[in-house]
Amino acid sequence: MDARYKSREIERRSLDVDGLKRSFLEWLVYSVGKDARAATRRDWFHTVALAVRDRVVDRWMDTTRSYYHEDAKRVYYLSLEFLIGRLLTNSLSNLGIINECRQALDRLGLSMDDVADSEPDAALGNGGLGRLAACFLDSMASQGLPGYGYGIRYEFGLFEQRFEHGWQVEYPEQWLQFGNPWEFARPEVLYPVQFYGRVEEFRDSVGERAYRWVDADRVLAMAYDTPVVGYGGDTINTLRLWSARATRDFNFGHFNDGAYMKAVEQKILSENLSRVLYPNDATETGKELRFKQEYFFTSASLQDILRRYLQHHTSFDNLPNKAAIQLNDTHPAIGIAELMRLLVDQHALRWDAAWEITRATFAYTNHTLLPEALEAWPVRMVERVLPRHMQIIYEINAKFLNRSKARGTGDNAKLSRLSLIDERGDRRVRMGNLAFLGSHKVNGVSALHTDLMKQTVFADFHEEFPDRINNKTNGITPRRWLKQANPALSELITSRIGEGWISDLEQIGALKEKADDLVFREEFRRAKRKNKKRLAAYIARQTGDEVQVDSIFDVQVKRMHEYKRQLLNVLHTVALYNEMRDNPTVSWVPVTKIFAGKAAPSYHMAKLIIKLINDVAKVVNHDPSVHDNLKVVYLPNYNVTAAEIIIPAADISEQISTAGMEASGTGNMKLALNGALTIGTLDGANVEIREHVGPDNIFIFGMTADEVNDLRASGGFNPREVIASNPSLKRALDMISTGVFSPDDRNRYHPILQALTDGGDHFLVTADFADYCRAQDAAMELYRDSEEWTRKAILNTASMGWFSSDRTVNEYAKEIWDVHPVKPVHEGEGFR
Ligand code: HBZ
Repeated sequence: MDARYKSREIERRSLDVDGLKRSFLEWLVYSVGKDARAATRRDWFHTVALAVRDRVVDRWMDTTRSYYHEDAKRVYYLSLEFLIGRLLTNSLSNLGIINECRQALDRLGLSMDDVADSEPDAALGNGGLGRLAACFLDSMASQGLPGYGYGIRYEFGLFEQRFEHGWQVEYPEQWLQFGNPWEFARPEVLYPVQFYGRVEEFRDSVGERAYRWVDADRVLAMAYDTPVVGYGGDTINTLRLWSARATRDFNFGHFNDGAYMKAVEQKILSENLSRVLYPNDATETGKELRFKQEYFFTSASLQDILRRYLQHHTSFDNLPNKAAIQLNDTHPAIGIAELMRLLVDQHALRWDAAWEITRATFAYTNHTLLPEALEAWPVRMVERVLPRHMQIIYEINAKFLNRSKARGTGDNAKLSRLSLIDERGDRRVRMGNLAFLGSHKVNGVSALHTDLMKQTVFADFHEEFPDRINNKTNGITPRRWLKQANPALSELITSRIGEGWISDLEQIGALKEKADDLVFREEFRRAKRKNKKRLAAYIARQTGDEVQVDSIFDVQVKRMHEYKRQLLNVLHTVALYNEMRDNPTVSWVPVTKIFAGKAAPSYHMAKLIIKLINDVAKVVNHDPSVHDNLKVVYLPNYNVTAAEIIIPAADISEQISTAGMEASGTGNMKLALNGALTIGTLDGANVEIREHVGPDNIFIFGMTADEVNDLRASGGFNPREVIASNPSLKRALDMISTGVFSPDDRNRYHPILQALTDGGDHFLVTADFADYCRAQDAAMELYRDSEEWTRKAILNTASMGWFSSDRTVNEYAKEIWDVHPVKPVHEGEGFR
């Protein structure tokens, strides 16, 4: 090899400060095409990202090659959402070269933080479900598990949220506008995906009835690969996202007159498939484009999975031993019918054999019990868009119901509940039922949620298949959510217990004994204070609000939803405001209420609650009579990047959903890990957090899921009575209804008042109000005792080891996927 080339190759991999600096300069000039004097911060971000990517590629190829050589069983995580956030600090941190990079940039007169801040936030997801997928990618790579993520490369991620006069307004989020240095386009990895058309029946070579799908429209799915750097940089996995391309027919065809423009329109329309992420975190009702997105990425992923499998195998018998496919909610559940179609129609397998293979390959994760969020597509639409799949679904259903009947399964009512088709009203395909039936394992995301699944949505299925439902309590990656987001606390932890916790979070338990150490407490407080200063500066930049670093930072950050009860928090805020005004001589513990989160653009009630919080903030923040003891802040455009600044600074974590409605929550885990004390209901994973941190170190309030269930079964309650008997609640509601916070429109909050009274208060805000205030008071009282507070905060951090997504992913690997770590062989070793 040419010596110059060789030295450049070594340079590309060098991990020391000089090598990094030289390759930055080279990338800047030769790839970004700028000289150092003219380069903008964004240019430097692209430069550094490309140079870092160089350090990943060899190991990435080694990893892929090792999986191939071992013919390892792979797990494919199919998810319509991956809420990744920024990657620069994450990649550097997982590669272990963050300090070297910082120094190299320093020598160029640049600040690492500025460069990192120029990266757009990849928001290819709505909330918890999408972020869970991203945490799982990090954990699979960090555990050395052969895991692939499959999803859609949306051109527009989740909208950017701004406030105009306190109202949420949505703007397009153009994360790809200046290019994406992390991805590799794979124009040769291209699969056709069909829509519409009709089904033809014919006789196959042995005279059996067979079907082909004809006259369909075609779109191509093109792959873009992003390397997923595991902790330590040993394993580099792949996230493969599909982008829609028009078929070649357009490029090479010839047209007469009108046909040409029509074909151009067709091309543009077909490429809309990967244009935009649906911004709803509950199901789209009947939106055809959404259904087509689901099929588009699922079909492309399955074709890719089968192609990879067929490199080593000639029969499909072994597919379940070589591929595990995890469905992240029902969004990719059409994949069950698609795999059946591929096996039966394209590869000529017998139905029963294909079904056995399909069921053994798929597993399904449920993320919600809310009935309105369970996907059910109109039969008429499925028939039109995917005619062959509709037939297959009917066939699966008929065989299942016949077998159930033959086994003497229950009455007709039960059979109609088990059916894949909801026959009430316009007929719909129940995707949850399809996912359940087509999977060998079905899991919930917290212990409580899994129990409730067995009792409610899947009660009938659970009776039929008692071994199928299992629990996999969610987790979070400690790399992003502690090491990276909270350097102050991470460094403190590492100084005391070493750095083992980063890849084995259970080791953080060793901090428990430090909770009584006064010096450690002081340093823990110092780290929190540093993070609070950082957040205060961020708040000042974002909203212009000044907040006191010594106040309690009381944080509720998550999607806006009535069941998450941000409203309960605002009502408490108003009540606290009144108390402070009534008792000006009391020495109040100053409180800063911090909210952030987006509402689905068509969710009017959620948007009205945002406006209410902003209206309350305006009044409270400018009222001199509370002497700065209370501030209310709504940070706009909550995303992964904002979360990384907010979460490490929190004193209190608000996890106050109506019991039984939050499947798990993961923000609850991030906040507790960063030393916030939880005020929460016994809902989702809060139940397990209480078990781990101990009941003395968490503020639990409100009705339990069983109590909520009983109350609803008994016909509900009378919120007006509850309101009448609670003067502070009544006063807060009166202020809202008389326009104290909306003098320009006194009726603005009528819908909220209505929902809380005549509407029956479905989310039990009024029912839980008194106990919530009690929990808030207890927290405020405790905060006065800063030693005791810190002790509990340390115990929270120290007790969260189990909530690592490494634990979660290992449980999936052992109990659902049967996949094992593979140690990559690195051929280029010696350059480090
Ligand atoms: O999934 C969330 C649950 O609400 C939360 O409790 C859980 O911790 C988390 C991870 O398991 N669910 C979502 O985030 N759901 C969505 O974002 C969603 C998006 C599109 C949909 C439906 C739901 O069509």
